[in-house]
Amino acid sequence: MIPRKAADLPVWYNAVDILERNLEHRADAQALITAERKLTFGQVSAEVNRVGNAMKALGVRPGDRVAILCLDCAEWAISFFACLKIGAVAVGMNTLLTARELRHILIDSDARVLLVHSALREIATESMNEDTRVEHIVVVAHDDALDLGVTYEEWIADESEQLAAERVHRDDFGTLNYSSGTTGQPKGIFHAHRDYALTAQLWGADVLGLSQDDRTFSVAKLFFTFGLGGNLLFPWWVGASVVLYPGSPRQAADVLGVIDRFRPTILYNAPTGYASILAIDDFTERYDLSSLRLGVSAGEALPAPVWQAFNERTGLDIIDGIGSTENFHIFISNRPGDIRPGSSGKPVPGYECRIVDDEGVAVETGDVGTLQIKGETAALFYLHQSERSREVFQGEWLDTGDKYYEDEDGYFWHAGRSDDMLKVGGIWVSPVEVESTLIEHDAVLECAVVGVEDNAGLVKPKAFVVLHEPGGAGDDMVDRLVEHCVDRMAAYKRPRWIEFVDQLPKTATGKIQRFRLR
Ligand code: 3UK
Repeated sequence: MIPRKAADLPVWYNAVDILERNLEHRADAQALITAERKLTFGQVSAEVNRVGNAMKALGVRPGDRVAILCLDCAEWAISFFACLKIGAVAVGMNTLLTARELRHILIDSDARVLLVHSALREIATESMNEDTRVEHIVVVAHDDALDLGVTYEEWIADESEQLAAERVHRDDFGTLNYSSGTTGQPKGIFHAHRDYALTAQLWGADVLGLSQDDRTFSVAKLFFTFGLGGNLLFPWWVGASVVLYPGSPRQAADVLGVIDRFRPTILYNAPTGYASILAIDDFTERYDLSSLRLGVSAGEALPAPVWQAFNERTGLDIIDGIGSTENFHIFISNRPGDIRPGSSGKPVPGYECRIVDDEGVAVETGDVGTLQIKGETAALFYLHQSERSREVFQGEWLDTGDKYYEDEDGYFWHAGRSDDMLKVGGIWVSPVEVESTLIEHDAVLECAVVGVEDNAGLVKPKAFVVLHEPGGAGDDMVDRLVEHCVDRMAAYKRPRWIEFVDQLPKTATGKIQRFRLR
């Protein structure tokens, strides 16, 4: 039976099935392709077993957290499935964060084992202190500098290719992902083994129509559940192959080069990614994109003009869908053959959506309200944040914090956030965090950060800054403030524009009126 509800899955269900279901008939089919390695399902599975055995030898037990701080590569995917197979919880860490931001995640997740890509070993070292509890570090070496921990290759060298899957309940957790909030530290979100299979079927197979003939490629990384689902779990669920690429999403030319070389059929990208491809004038002449059959966009709303321009230049449709870390993946989506550019599409079967007013009462069609979702793949709580959990996870319904309206034809349209959070390049940025970082600078008296649309209609942070010394904004003050931010926060959080003002608009009680700055 094809599982579309949790109850359709066996009670004892280990999601390593997503990989191993391919062993019987497709063991020799291509599973994973990178610039360095090409592996079949059989080869991946043998290496998963070796890594699983190596983890057990370190003392990793079911429920233990294993942090993965790694650029997208074969070892990421293999370690991930090894965690599932032995019942451990994989913590995919955002590789763009600073040491301080990573430290919080190591502490909060209580990771005992850290798999780190050699390119990130310095920041990993910096992130650990007496409060982190990492006992073992394994370096996924893509160069030969070996100054930290054992290398992945040495670690698994003598391990057996035989390993029995741990007995795992379908409701047991397999992943912990971190997502930023308005204030405070990022929130840890657990998902269970059942969620991977259900999202794979409900959206990957039923809506996107993935088949074993597909080959996916995602600019969104595996540490983000958009990338993890779209570019690993869903394709393997149907026996398709994946292309993994360690480079930066910002390098549109590299992204196009990967498509040209590895010939994927599906491209996952954030709206900014599509906009930066379009910024390369002759990209359709310079790169062969003929392998692609569809694009997928998520992370923030894809503006209709970007959809149109991409479609005109490539002939390709982009499937925009809204997903969240809380739901693991996409729950409202356009679909092949049924697209309204600019909208998020229609609810994915398996999810119920309602739009409510401040009292929780459903609004009329066409009216804007807060979007709530009911579905079986929703997380249950935020780790160590019970108050916030109670606000968001309201029994069967999950409050997204997104403003939406539904049109008369049943399409859902994004209409902003009910908090001040910004999506920048598809990733959360908290204006409050940027403000508190700017205010740490000696020259800054006060400031306010708001989202402002760039040329492509995509939101980026803009800071309005009042200096201690009015008129003291020397030529390099903008650069100095941006540098100050980049030193203290992930670079994507930096303000793209800084405007110096004499004062900020405030209410009678002294609260900054962000809406007036917007
Ligand atoms: C916003 C969108 C309009 C929206 C995600 C696909 O983005 C993902 O997860 P996050 O937890 O953020 C969730 C929030 O991002 N958003 C996402 N997609 C869209 N807004 N149109 C869209 N298409 O505010 C939502 O609440 O970072 C996306 C799959 C997995 C994911 N984790």
